[in-house]
Amino acid sequence: MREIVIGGAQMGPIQKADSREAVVERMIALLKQAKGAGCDLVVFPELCLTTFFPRWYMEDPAEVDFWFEREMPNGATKPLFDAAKQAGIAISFGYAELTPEGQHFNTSILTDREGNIVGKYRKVHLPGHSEFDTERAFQHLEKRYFLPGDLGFPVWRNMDALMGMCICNDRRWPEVYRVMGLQGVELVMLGYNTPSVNSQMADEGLEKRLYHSDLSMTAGAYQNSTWVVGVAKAGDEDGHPLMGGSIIVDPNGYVVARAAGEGDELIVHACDMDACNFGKSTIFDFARHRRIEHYGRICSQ
Ligand code: CDT
Repeated sequence: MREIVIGGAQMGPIQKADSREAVVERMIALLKQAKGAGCDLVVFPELCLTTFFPRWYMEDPAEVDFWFEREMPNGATKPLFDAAKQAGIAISFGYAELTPEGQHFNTSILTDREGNIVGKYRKVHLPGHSEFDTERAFQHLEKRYFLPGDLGFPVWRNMDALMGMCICNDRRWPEVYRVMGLQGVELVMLGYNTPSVNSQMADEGLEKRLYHSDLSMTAGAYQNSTWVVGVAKAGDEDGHPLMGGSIIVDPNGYVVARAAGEGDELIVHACDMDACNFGKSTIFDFARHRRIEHYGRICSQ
């Protein structure tokens, strides 16, 4: 048995006016709760230090760069790293990354239990658009503010398990899980900011959006025999509602923990990494059963 007690730290809304320091205080409060619950690892949402700023159209590069972090950890986030190290809890969280070369990415990182960054992922599937779209009820400008990730979908051995990350819209793409599955992934961590309403289809209900989120993660878990932890930033950000629905999914595709609300909320499950073994050695033993001679189209179009 290789048990990791995992906390999914859903976060409620972050308003435009909220400071990084105030958000980090909330993250540390969730971390303390996680310590009390016996967590070894805590997963926080996508872009969790700020409001979901890609909903705002900006032309001034300085205004855009305000939302980005030039280094990690930095002054605002160091207390979080310190608290995690003191608690002996590994963490994963998302933020907007501005590299020394001036590149902008939607990024998440993974630490070990000593607060060292052991993995970095940059979001590959950027949804939305790059110019102001008058046809939408609200904007989703990720293609304007971020470059597509350039690191692929690596996995890292951390805490005696193979761990990988993806971010939000990535969770809807089967290739993401499979590329990590082919590396033996046992835990996929992801955060998301998913609007509760569809900007291009006003009558699409929240129920359908939550269903598609569940469907994507449960299928990815089952078809690759891996744990999946999906964590929302939720609630009303300056009049723009984001859905909750954070879940922990086991390697059979069952949801074993689910957030009830749209605020700061910790979900916890003791995840046995050895639970991945059966599926990986039987129905999803890729080496024995895949027929790659028929898959070429996936990579050629
Ligand atoms: N943050 C993020 O990737 N959100 C998307 C919304 C897509 S609508 C343009 C998601 O897939 O949840």
